[in-house]
Amino acid sequence: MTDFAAPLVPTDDLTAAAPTDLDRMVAELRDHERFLLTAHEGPDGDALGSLLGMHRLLQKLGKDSVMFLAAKEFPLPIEYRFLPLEEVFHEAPADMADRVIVFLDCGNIDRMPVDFVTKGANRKLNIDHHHDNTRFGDVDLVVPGASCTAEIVYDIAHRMGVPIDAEMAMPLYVGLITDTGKFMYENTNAHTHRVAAELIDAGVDVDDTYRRLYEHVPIEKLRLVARALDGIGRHCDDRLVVSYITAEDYAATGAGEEMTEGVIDHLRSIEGTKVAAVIRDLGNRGRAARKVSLRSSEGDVDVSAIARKQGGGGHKRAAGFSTDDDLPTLVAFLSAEVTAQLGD
Ligand SMILES: [Mn+2]
Repeated sequence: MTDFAAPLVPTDDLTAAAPTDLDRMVAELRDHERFLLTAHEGPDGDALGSLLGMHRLLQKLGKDSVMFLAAKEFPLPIEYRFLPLEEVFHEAPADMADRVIVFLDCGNIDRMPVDFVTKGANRKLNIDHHHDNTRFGDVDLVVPGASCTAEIVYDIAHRMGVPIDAEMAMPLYVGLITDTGKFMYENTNAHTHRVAAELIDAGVDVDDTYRRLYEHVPIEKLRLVARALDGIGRHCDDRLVVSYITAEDYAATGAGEEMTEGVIDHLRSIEGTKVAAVIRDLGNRGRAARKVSLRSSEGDVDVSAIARKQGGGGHKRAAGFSTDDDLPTLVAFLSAEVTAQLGD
């Protein structure tokens, strides 16, 4: 077992989270009794995993914890439907005024655009690993060196001396594998693997979790991937690869918009690619006409800087934004940004 007094992040990342941030967060969790936990809209494996993991942690501390996600998020993408989220609230609990809000995996407060959560007078705790986190909380624990928010939740549990059981380990493990691309992205480090090892010791069924996440793929999703790959455009001397998935593509394949996840990994794997972009029509589900997902494949382009110019954000190698711009406008914008960062 890890020494609880050991640094909670790898030694070279100590500057990213001064121990006082962690101590203050631990004190907040100890000193309050009622919490409402939430994560970013369009929740991914880390958002859901850290939400569930923190919920379980607070329950084990004897706290009153409720989880909140907007009703529009359901049904979740197929790969996440096995997660035990039956207790999630879709509206404010009656005693909302008494609750401390814990934001998980939210780089900024607009990532959770629900008024009762963001606009109330409630105390706000912000636990996240996005390097561009706006530190919107009353107390912030932002650890850019952590592979995922679930890893930070694990570190909090260890600091608080709460033993991790299988019920808590599984969702945290989901956060770990999804945010690290199955331990392949550059955010993966030795600490990530140590956390994974301890979660497996605590009862995670590795093979079962992997199959639930990655091997229940509906045929409609593969048909959508096929169309997306067929429509690839390469720009900027092939350094920028773009695929545009239209409302018609979803209709023709029977795929839901939530089945788009993963397409971008095919684009970024193409030799010579520096930036991969998947543009997709949002239909009625989004606040804008389209969503643009960006990946930097070799790390020499900071895609979060590109996303921020459009009101979005993310990580240096994985970011996104929403827009009403059309395809030609977006290709021109992305080409200019890639050229600006890499030169001609
Ligand atoms: Mn994350």
